Amino acid sequence: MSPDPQPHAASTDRLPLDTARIREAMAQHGMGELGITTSTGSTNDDLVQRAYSGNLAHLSVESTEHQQAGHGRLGRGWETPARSSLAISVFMAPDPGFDSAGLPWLSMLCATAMVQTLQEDADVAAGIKWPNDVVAGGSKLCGVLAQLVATPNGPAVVVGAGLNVSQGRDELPVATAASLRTLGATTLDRTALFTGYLRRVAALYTSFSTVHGDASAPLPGLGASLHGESLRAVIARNMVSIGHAVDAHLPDGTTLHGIAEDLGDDGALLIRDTAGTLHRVLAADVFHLRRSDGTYA
Ligand code: BT5
Repeated sequence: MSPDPQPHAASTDRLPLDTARIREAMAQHGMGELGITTSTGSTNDDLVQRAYSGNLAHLSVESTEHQQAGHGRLGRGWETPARSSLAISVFMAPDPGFDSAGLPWLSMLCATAMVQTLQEDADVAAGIKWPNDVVAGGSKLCGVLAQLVATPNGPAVVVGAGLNVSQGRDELPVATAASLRTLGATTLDRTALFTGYLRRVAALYTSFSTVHGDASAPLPGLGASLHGESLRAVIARNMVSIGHAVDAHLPDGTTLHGIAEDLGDDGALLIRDTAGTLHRVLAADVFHLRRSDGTYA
């Protein structure tokens, strides 16, 4: 194991979030309301509850300083000590012209916004592990969970992202986890990371909405860096799974072994097995196979 660059989490690293700064940034990006609690069970649950009223503004955000019962996928949990991390849930209420086929892409859209934030603002070589983990150096530092919500105004989506920021190694719940601290990131400023993430979520969502949720259409208005790429292409470019050997543990209990070749039009991971057959995988836990030097196979 490599030495922890900043082994002890000093309490001074655990400053509260600057709510005024986050609110100001959200107003600048034309986002909705902000709710930040000192402690809660799950920010996704809280935002889903607010969404049921039908009065929640598009791109409203719920966060907390201490999430005590965070959800992962398939009934799993998400564990983080108080003020050590970010738990950010965003409410997305697509307008009537948005194709429902675009809804499943919103979790990967948020994972992409997180990857961009980590690469550009924290100097961490982050990527997406299909379907929506954010990893760096083979370890997971952020998990994303999307929930479909039937609001009185139609279907909407809450996407929650949990980012490990200042946890020391002994504070991470599993050996496969990392934090910005353990990765030696250039910043542990949670408020700056929060606003950087929201800015990119708002920009990507607005562009994706302009093309009515078509993941294959070139995204407009995002500047030269994206070269008119589609959302599918931007996600695929940031996905570390693609081009590598993977084991996909499928819901029926079987394991598919092969090379992840690409991302399908519907967000499926396209895996070619050893016999040469291409499989479209829509639900699975994917494990990347490593060489003995730690690089992906
Ligand atoms: C996820 O699920 O990775 C989605 C996590 C989403 C958390 C956010 S926080 C804001 C919002 N509110 C919520 O209630 N949830 C969202 P999954 O792929 O199922 O991974 C869960 C697994 O990750 C667990 O079973 C652990 O093995 C591992 N895990 C738990 N806490 C972790 C952490 N802090 N860092 C890395 N891995 C963790």
